[in-house]
Amino acid sequence: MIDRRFFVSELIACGLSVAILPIASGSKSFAAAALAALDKDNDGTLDLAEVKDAAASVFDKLDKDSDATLDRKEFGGRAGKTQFKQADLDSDGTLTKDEHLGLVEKLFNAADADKDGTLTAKELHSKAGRALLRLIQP
Ligand SMILES: [Ca+2]
Ligand SMILES: [Ca+2]
Ligand SMILES: [Ca+2]
Repeated sequence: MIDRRFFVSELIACGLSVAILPIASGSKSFAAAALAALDKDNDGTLDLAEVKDAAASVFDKLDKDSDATLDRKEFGGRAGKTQFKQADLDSDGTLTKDEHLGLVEKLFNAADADKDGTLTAKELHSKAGRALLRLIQP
């Protein structure tokens, strides 16, 4: 848990939380800031493990009633209604962590334009990349 707390404070230190607004306007510096904050192995790109790690901790944070699922209210505006429905594989109106990570993986693959298994700042700045960042922002 200490590691997680450090992770969150690290994100805040990198200005990710104050950079939520620019995401809507598609600021390039947001993609760069998110990349810097989440790039654990400092190779200048995000791989699926780094993205899923961030997504899993965001899932836990959003699950306010700790029932291991996210309902629409807990999920908030992170994804559109259609996207939420698509991710909700058993159509019970909530997302389990597996369903959430499935959506994250789908967006990761959509954003990975050159299919090299990693996302660069440029790929993160694409439409799919920004949708992915919206999903995993703290
Ligand atoms: Ca990396
Ligand atoms: Ca819940
Ligand atoms: Ca790539």
